[in-house]
Amino acid sequence: MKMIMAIVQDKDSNRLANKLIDADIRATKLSSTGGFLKSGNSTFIIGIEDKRIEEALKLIEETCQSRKQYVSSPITLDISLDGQVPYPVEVEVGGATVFVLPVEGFYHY
Ligand code: 2BA
Repeated sequence: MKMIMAIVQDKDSNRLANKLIDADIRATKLSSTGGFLKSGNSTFIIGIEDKRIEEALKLIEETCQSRKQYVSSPITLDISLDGQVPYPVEVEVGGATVFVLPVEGFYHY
């Protein structure tokens, strides 16, 4: 058994949750916050048998799109200007950031 942790954009999270249900893949969805953009995203915890990992990863890949987002980054324009002004910087946020972890034990009481 493995644990898949998939960090996805909020825009894709409901679709992914529904697809996991349709595929009979059990998951827990957590509200999370990206450390860089400091905006909401969703983290899925999926405990899954080894033989179904590829299926789950394919489903995540197909459902989650990468998108461009803008983050206001303070930059100094000119040495003569005292202070900083926010400047929008484009970042490509991935469709999904996925970790596959070993599971030492699984108990369901
Ligand atoms: P955030 O940390 O909010 O990052 C959003 C996007 O900002 C990233 O997309 C990346 O394109 C960019 N970014 C992040 N850190 C950066 C930096 N130091 N300099 C420049 N650009 C930076 P993704 O790489 O697709 O990541 C999407 C979300 O997945 C992240 O949201 C974070 O919540 C999570 N994540 C990504 N890598 C991770 C890791 N190694 N460990 C834990 N969580 C991770």
